[in-house]
Amino acid sequence: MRTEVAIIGGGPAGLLTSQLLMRAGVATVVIERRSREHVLSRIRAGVLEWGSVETLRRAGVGARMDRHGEVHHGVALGLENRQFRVDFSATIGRAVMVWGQTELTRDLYEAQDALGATIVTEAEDVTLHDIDGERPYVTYRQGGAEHRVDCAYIAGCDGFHGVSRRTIPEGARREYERVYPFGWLGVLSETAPAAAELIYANHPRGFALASMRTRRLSRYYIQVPSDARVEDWPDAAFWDEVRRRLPAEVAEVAEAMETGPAIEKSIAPLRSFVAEPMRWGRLFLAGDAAHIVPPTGAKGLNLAIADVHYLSEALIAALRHGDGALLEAYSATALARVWQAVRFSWWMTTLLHRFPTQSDFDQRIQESELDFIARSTAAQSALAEAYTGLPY
Ligand code: RFL
Ligand code: PHB
Repeated sequence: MRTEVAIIGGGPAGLLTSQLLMRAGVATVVIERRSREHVLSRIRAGVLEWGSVETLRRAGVGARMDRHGEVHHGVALGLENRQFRVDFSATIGRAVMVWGQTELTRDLYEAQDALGATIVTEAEDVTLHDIDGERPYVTYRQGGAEHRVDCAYIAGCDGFHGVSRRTIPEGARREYERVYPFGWLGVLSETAPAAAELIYANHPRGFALASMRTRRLSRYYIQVPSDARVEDWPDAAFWDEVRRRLPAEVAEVAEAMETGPAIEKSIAPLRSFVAEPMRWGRLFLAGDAAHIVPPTGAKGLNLAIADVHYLSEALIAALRHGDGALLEAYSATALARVWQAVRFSWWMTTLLHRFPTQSDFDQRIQESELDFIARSTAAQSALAEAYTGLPY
């Protein structure tokens, strides 16, 4: 096979890259390791920055999001017994969209099918070749047969565990990492959300988040130790723990909270990770392939969408207009924004979780920082600016 851009990974970053490129007349092949059903069964992010919303509309996948997604103008932060609201609209005049990654990925697959995209699934042993030469290519096995895709450029959108980043020689990449000493246990349930907006709660028993997908689909998370196992958390224990951690000031929210069977339950470790540079020869990394953030700032999916925005514009300029300047600048441009989100996600995580080594002093500092945000509109603006997303 021959194409212009070979895209490794058929998650949101890979599919959106293909969608934006194909709409500009650039030929692509997407190569995904898993089945489409598997990719669509993952429950992950739920909050879109406004820049992401606009990028998705521009890609022609905004219709269902605009019909069924919910615009949120603020979030609540909890501190043991108190709760306060950060109003995005009043502080910085922006909002976010609550629309799940699962739905977004489904829309992307459908839009790609409608464009006649080539999406290879269940590809084994995906290998990148000659990425620092003029004629890179990708090989993979499928159904026992060897395949080869020749291309001009490769987009590495294969997530944190993918092969693309590791293809860059070790001496040429630098990695920055922080692993947090806890994870998030998440439950999806067919219940009405606890409140109209998300609640991020700092509690002596650990962090809790009440989130949602739709009016009848809720998503909750609680901080658990790194060695916790899903089997140790039957539904009843999970719901009791969420109730305990929601702010006491809104006890009626916890009391009235609808509970039901978990339709998905999983534990995600929390880490910050950045690989630099995001480009090597003709390989360009985007999304989780290049960076991971803890979910506390709701940035992972949004960062992937921002990378794809920069990368697709750069590839179109190079392939359609013979102008390689944006591709040359891609790594530096993307990384500048990535580090802003890495800092914000680290800060939100540090502010809201209980660390195993936290001293009484550390705890007072955490409480006083939350208190400062509760009182200061300047602090609320700063949080709202980063949460709703920095401009591209
Ligand atoms: P993805 O979604 O991981 O997609 C990468 C795709 O590449 C495939 N792949 C390969 N394909 C070919 N060859 C290989 N060698 C391959 N290796 C892997 C994979 O099968 C997959 O389909 O990365 P992408 O597209 O960059 O999208 C990024 C987002 O998925 C990610 O940032 C967020 O989901 C992060 N994240 C969350 N973000 C939030 O904002 N809020 C959340 O609540 C939230 N929850 C999560 C998350 C990430 C999780 N992971 C990665 C463990 C919960 C979890 C469990
Ligand atoms: C989610 O609904 O899955 C979600 C929302 C906000 C976050 C993280 C996850 O910060």
